[in-house]
Amino acid sequence: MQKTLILIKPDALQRNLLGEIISRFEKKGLKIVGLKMIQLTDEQLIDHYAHHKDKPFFKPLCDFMKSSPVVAMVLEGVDVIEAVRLIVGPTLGRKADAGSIRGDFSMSQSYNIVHASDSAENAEKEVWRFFNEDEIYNYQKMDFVSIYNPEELLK
Ligand code: FUP
Repeated sequence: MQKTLILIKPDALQRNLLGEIISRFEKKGLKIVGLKMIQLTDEQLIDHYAHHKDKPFFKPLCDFMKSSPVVAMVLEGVDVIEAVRLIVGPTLGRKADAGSIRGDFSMSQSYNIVHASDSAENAEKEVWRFFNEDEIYNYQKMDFVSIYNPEELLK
């Protein structure tokens, strides 16, 4: 099954939303296969936000992402990259639909609670940017038989 990378950002940690955010992914039926608290480094952030490196908000963004530890997660599920982007909502919190994480908890363009991989190519890079192989767990999730039909379970 497909995997995706989530970072729960410093604003969520400061606002006591870690449990709420993790709970939303769990309740959707996604499988947590990696989970840890980490302090991001400049090296990781330069790689992670390479597409924004020439933008005026790049330094403030990196400073924000280093302002406290973040919680990094790897989630697994059928088409999980797209499913998670829908749960998270668009970048600008104040324009995100109510019901999405950003729609419910963010008013900002920068302090927007979570990062989620946006494509299969980026998910593959991002999982290995933040996790070692022995930090990703392969185990059976008993409730998957109630979450997916037999055909979906084979994906
Ligand atoms: P997203 O995939 O929704 O997280 O959005 P992007 O990859 O476009 O942006 C990454 C991060 O850059 C956002 F989460 C917040 C930050 N950002 C700003 O701070 N200002 C901007 O104008 C755009 C993005």
